[in-house]
Amino acid sequence: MKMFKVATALLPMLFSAGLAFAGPGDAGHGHSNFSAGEPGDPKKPFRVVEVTMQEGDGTMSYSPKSLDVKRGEQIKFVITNGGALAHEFILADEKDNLKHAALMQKFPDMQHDDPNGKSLEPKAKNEILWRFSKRGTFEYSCLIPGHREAGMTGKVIVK
Ligand SMILES: [Cu+2]
Repeated sequence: MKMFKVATALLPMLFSAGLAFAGPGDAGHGHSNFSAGEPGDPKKPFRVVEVTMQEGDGTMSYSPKSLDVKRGEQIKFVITNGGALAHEFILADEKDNLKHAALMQKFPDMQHDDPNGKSLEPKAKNEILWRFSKRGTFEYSCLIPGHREAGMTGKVIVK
């Protein structure tokens, strides 16, 4: 199956990304893991955006569901898991998130603590400081199998 091939090819890249720059296989990949821009600089100004994860009648969602950003702007996402299940916040473009989601079908217990992605247990809180250096439409999504499908994606539009 085509999907399987893609997921297998992605494996080393995603696992080295999970080691947060420590892996020897990281050289040359650098920013290629970050389709939505780059990690932010805490010494520069940023806007705080509070994001809540929640579950409802067969749905799962983020609040807010979308966000408009100016190109070059830094956003500090302050993320709270207000649900009863574990969730994640993975910031990327749709293409990368769909590939990553296919991989997580095989490895549903993957945990993320990356510059662009965090796993949050129920009631947990975490932060991501991000610089949106590119124009385009990006997203934050929960790639735990079934969660994206239940509505767990938010849009970031960078103009
Ligand atoms: Cu989730």
